[in-house]
Amino acid sequence: CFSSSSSSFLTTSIKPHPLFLSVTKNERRPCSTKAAAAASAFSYNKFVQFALDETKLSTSDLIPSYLQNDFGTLKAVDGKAELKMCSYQAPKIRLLRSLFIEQSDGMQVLDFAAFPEAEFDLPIFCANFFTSVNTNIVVLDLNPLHDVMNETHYKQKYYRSLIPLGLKYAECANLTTDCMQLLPWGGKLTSESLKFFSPIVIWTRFSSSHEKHNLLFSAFTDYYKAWLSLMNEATEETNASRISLNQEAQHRYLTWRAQKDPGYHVLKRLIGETHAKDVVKKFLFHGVNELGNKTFLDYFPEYECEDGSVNEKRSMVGKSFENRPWDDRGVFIGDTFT
Ligand code: BLA
Repeated sequence: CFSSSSSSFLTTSIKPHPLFLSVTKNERRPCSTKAAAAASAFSYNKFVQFALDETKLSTSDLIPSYLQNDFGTLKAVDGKAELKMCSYQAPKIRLLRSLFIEQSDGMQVLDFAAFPEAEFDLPIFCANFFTSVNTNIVVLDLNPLHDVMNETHYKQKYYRSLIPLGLKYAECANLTTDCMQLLPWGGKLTSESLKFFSPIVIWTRFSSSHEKHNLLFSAFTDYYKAWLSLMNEATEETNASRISLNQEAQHRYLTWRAQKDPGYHVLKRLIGETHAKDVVKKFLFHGVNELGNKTFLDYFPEYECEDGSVNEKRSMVGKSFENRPWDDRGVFIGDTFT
C-alpha cells in the first residue's frame, strides 16, 4: 500500500490563508495550459499518506483489512491507468479504505472513506475527488449516518461544533468587500445525494491550480482530523436496537452508493464490468452484502420499474440545489424534497 517513508509531504507546510487571495486572482484569469500543468504536478497520494499517518497517531490498533489480499493494485485494460487500493480496520473502524487512480493523461481519482463499526453512530468520512485535465469534481464530507434534516439530536451531537469548519471553506456569498471564492458550491446535483450529505459538506468543482489543490489538501486534513477526533471521543453503544439502527443506516448508505455511484462508469471503462462490480461491491462499499438483507428497492422503492427491475437513472427526482442549501448556522434552507 503506502509507506510513510516514501512520502515527503510531511515537510510541506500548508498555510491556507495567503493562498485564498491568489485563488481569487486566478479565478478571474482562467488558463487551461496552467490548469493542465497544475493537474499533472499534483497527486492524491499525499492525501492517503496523511490520513494513514494521522490515523496511526490516533489509534495504535490500526491493522490491514483482510480485503488487502484481494484488492491491491490493478492495471486498467488499456494499460494507461493504475488503481491502487488500501484497506485497514481498527477497534472502532469497520473499514478504512482508499482507491487511488492515476492515468497517464492526467486523470486522477481519490475515493477515500472510513466506515465505523455498528456500535458507533459516527458519521462516515467521505472524500471523493475526480480530476481530469479540464476539471475537478469534489465531495468532501462527514456523511451523517442518521437524518440531519429531521433528527435534531443527531445533528447537534456531531455537527454543531463543526459548523465553523464548514464555513472556513464554503463560499462567503454575503460579504461584498472581503468575499473570497474558496471552495464554492458546485451547482445542481443529483437531489437524492443531498440526504447523504451533512451541513458541512464541501461539494465543489474547479479547474486545476496549485492554489486550489493546496486548499483541497488543507480541507481534507482538517476534515479528517475532525473525523478522527469524533472517533476518539465516541463511546460504544450497548443498546441492541440502537446498534441495529446504526447497522441498517450504514447498510442503506452502502446500498445507495454501490448502486448509484457516479464513479462506476469510469471504473467500468478502466477495468471492465466484472472487475468494476467487484471493486464497488466487495471493496469500496464492502458491507453491502454483509450488513443487511434489504435490497436497493426496499430502501428506494421509487426506482422500481414496471418489470420489477431497478431503474438505471441516477436520479428519479432530477438535479437541484443550485446554491448551498444550508445557511451559516447549518440550518437547511433548500426546498423540501421527497
Ligand atoms: C460526479 N460525484 C459526482 C457528483 C457527485 C458525486 C455529487 C455530481 C453529479 C451528481 O449530481 O451526482 C459524488 N454523490 C457523490 C458522493 C455521494 C453521492 C460522494 O451521492 C455520496 C453519497 N467520482 C468518484 C470516483 C469517480 C468519480 C471514484 O468518486 C471515478 C472513478 C467520477 N463523479 C465522477 C464523474 C462525475 C462525478 C466522472 C461527473 C459525471 C456526472 O456528473 O454524472
